Amino acid sequence: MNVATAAARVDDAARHVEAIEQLSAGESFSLGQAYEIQRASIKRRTQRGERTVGIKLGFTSRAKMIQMGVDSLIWGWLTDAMLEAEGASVDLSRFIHPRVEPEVCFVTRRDIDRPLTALEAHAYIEAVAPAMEIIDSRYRAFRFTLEDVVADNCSSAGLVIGAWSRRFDVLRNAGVLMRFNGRDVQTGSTAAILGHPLRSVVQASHLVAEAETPLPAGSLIMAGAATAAQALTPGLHVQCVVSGIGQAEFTTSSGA
Ligand code: OOG
Ligand code: MG
Repeated sequence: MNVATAAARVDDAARHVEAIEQLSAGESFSLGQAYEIQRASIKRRTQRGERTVGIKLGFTSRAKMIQMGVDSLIWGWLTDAMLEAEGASVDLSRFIHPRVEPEVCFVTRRDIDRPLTALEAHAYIEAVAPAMEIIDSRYRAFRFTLEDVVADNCSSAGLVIGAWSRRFDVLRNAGVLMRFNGRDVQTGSTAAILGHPLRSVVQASHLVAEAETPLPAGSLIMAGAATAAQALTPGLHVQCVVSGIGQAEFTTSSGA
């Protein structure tokens, strides 16, 4: 597997809004190579002027692992081009087959460059917010192996972040509700995220330390979905409520 060629394939698929065959259909490759492809694809984005703003974790909940048939935690990069303003109208024509999932997002208050313990993690976090991630696999039918999805920057495509707070007290087991046009489509709890979403920060610290890519203060960490993801269509009002923490919302349009 040629890293540069593979990175160009997933990057071009995203830019041209065109699904591709799984990379693994051609030649099998290792998880280590998958992260190299991911890094090369992010480099293509930063060379076009995008800026990395943090990282995301994936498959931190059983609901997501079951939905996608993958059973290991993964991580990828977030860039400024993925940020959607809270309350915005999101044009879905930029995506292949977008889905949305309810999450919480952290913003860091100090650089993270070493593995943190659960006790330490708290002191590295400035604030938490209810958030939604828009994922959009570049692979046909949203199907992939673990290596494929890692190479594809873990399906990262967009994110909407609600108001920041320091309500860390309720974070362990806060009710999570996602609504489409006022109808509940997913319900769960933040406890589904590794038992406690702060554990995503601990995991993130281990991952960036191992990859030797320190996270500067002010970085975002998306903790991973609390429930399965839901397919997006135009004409929706999408809302995520995290009890005691707040809510985030956006609408969808076809761009036409
Ligand atoms: C991979 C991304 C998983 C999460 O929050 O678990 C993820 C995918 O499902 O396409 O973002
Ligand atoms: Mg996610």
